[in-house]
Amino acid sequence: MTENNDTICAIATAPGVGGIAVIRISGPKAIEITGSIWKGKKLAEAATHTAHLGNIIDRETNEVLDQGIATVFRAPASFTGEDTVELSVHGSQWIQAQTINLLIRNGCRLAQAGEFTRRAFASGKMDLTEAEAVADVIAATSRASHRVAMSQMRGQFSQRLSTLRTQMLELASLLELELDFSEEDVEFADRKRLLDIANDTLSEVTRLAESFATGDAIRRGVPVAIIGRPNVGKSSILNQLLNDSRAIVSDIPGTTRDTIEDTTDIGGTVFRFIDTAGLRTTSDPVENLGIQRAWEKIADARIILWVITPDELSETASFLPALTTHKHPDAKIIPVINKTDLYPSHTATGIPDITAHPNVSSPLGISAKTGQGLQELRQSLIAASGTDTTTGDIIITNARHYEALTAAADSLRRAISGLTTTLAADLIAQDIRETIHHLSSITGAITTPDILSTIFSRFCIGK
Ligand SMILES: Nc1nc2c(ncn2[C@@H]2O[C@H](COP(=O)(O)OP(=O)(O)OP(=O)(O)O)[C@@H](O)[C@H]2O)c(=O)[nH]1
Ligand SMILES: [Mg+2]
Repeated sequence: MTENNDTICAIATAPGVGGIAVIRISGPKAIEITGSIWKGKKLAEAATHTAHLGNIIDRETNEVLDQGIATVFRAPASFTGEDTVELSVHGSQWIQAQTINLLIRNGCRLAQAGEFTRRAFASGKMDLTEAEAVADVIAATSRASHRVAMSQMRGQFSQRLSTLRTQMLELASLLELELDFSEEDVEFADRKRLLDIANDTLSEVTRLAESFATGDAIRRGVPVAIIGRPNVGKSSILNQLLNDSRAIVSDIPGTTRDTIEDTTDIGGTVFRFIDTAGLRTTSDPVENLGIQRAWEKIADARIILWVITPDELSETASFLPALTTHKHPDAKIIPVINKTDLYPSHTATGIPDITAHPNVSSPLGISAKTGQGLQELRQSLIAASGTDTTTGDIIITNARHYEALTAAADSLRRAISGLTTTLAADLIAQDIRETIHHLSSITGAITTPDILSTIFSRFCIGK
């Protein structure tokens, strides 16, 4: 916890010139210090959540710097939980800088990055996950990343964690009871019930941990590798999807050597497209490096656009085994048959043995030249992205949460295997305590929960 005896200030709006800039002041002397550079209604007498028109003045020179609005929030009813003033001034950089100077001269300290939110956490306004989500909300660049961050900021993840933690505390208290009375003739909670609770919790913890793959894709862009033989039109498809002449296109096979990456928003999800060197056997060492890199990108991608031309359909089935062994097991393959404009009689069906494979969708005929089929391709990408944020399922996006959940799942698995064997209750209790510790570390709650008091609150000892 930080020492919050000092009062901090910072410009809260984006750097640069704007119509209006907001300067935030928070801490025990926020109202007093702002009052000392303010001419208008006495801020010391202002009620909480009220806004006042006035002038910012330098009392040493009596010069009026600007006319602005001061909004007063009194502790604890503010974002930080402390007394806070938000000064709206005209957005000139001179005014912003001078206002900050005046505040510092009168006793404020310049806030560190994230310090307002850190204070909100310290004063119990929010837990760690909610505080972290504030940053994610600000950083969100797509509907999907915004939605996930908002859900976390509004405490949905915290609530779920708190439920899981309560289940674990119940488990721990049942086990402790077994320990405390092991010398006496008392009826133990049967281990079947303990196992049920543990398994329920484990499946939820595992689901949350697994959602990180999706959450990370949402935050950084769903990686899509565009792959195939040379000259099939991979770079042309990249350019179409980006609406930009990002990659060089030519009729010389082997044009793309290095990988080319760029992101774009499709239907509220950010995709990160990776154009790669055409896959073929070649003696050119530079091209070979590019091909090696293409295989690496295949391994990292969540979606693989496998570009084929109608004249090479018969060869495709033989390539599939190599592709499926290199890709991530969950990655989806969309076979894209390009240059259909050159083969008007062609139909996208007719590739044998492809869709029988798991995670391979049915082939899509397109023309990167005419744009035909591009809209369907975008729809397929959205469907394959697995980033549906409308289901209300909690999706985690934070690596710290992922690590803690994974650690919680590990210790819980140990507890479960202990419960299924005849392991002593105190050893199992240790694994449960570890699980609770990892879950609590996510929200930043006190990590040494008082298990005994939980026992007494749930069971009457005299009964
Ligand atoms: N007719 C037609 N030509 C296309 C289509 N898509 C691409 N081309 C042409 O095919 C040639 C190769 O296109 P690229 O996009 O460079 O192909 P690539 O797969 O990136 O090739 P490499 O980088 O060499 O592996 C170019 O001349 C394109 O103009 C299409 O849908 N129809
Ligand atoms: Mg290319």
